[in-house]
Amino acid sequence: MNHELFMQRALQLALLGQGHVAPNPMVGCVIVHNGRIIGEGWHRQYGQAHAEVNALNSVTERHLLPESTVYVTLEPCSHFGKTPPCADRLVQEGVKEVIVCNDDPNPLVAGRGLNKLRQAGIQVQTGMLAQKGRELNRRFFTWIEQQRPYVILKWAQTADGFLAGPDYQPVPISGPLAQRLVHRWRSEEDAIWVGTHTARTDNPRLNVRAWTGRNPLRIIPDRTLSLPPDLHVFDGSQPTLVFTEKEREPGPNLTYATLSDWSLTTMLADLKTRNIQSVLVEGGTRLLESFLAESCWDEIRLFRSPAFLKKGIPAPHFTAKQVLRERVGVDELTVWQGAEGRWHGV
Ligand code: AOF
Ligand code: ZN
Repeated sequence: MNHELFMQRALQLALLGQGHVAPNPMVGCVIVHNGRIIGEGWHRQYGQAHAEVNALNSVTERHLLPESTVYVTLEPCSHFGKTPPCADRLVQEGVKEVIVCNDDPNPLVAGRGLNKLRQAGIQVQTGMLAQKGRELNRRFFTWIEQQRPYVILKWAQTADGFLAGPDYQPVPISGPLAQRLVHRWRSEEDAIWVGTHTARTDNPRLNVRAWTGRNPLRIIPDRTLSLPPDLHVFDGSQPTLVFTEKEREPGPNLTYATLSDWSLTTMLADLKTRNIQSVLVEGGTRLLESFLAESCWDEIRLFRSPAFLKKGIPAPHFTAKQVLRERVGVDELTVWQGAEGRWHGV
């Protein structure tokens, strides 16, 4: 039987939950009897039924369950969360075998789900297409395992490697297609982050206009609270979080996080407590460089224009272990960093 094909299908189903389940992981599930799919399901909505329950509920030929194999992209849960444990339900239904893509790193589960299944005499296998599963839920895994949001750095540079003019003045590098793509990316992450200097000089809105989607949280570091209040990021049109060392009363859609220690690590740890699972860092150079210097990043999305600037501020330098995806259509290069072999080609 082609096990990987069924797991691939379960991963495909998991993806249907994108944008609806965070901070939960996307999970898909396929139930197979004798090489034929008899049930499918996925985690559709945060707080609602898990993938296994939806898949089991979709089976009409229930008498086949004791002879069936369940393919699920995440270890079935063992805890009473917003719903009862999926492992218990699988035991109750008496399925023959459960094949899992990724173990659940959530401390509430972490192996207990698989143990429950084994103890009930269900055959269990894990790690099938594990790299694909980790890539699908890379935000969730980073958030739980590293206790910080998944960090995506984004910038545009010229063919000769410059990011701005000699005095940091902005120069047009990428075009309208790239802008549209960036707005789409903004809608896909929980937060966007820009540096103090960029917020002041570019006065960006940091919202989603060239795409249809959700506006993310805007994150602005302002150590001494020196930014003028009439900047777009303080317009109250969407939530903004300001990291500072000072104290200030919150405003409409405006939160101040007073930090005792001015470091990226502290800021990222603070975002973890606010359930922020991913951030898109849009510049400027100095902020991007601090993320690179402290190795606090997971992914770089880089636009390279064919134009030459000849002089200016050099783009940040990085060494990537793997270049996974190159999309030349909009002059974009996407790079993932990670422990060797953490991600595989997609
Ligand atoms: C599964 N199947 O489809 C998902 C699982 O808040 P709750 O009760 O929905 O629980 C969320 C946790 O359950 C989540 O952090 C992760 O550990 C696990 N997610 N488990 O068996 C699923 N979405
Ligand atoms: Zn569950």
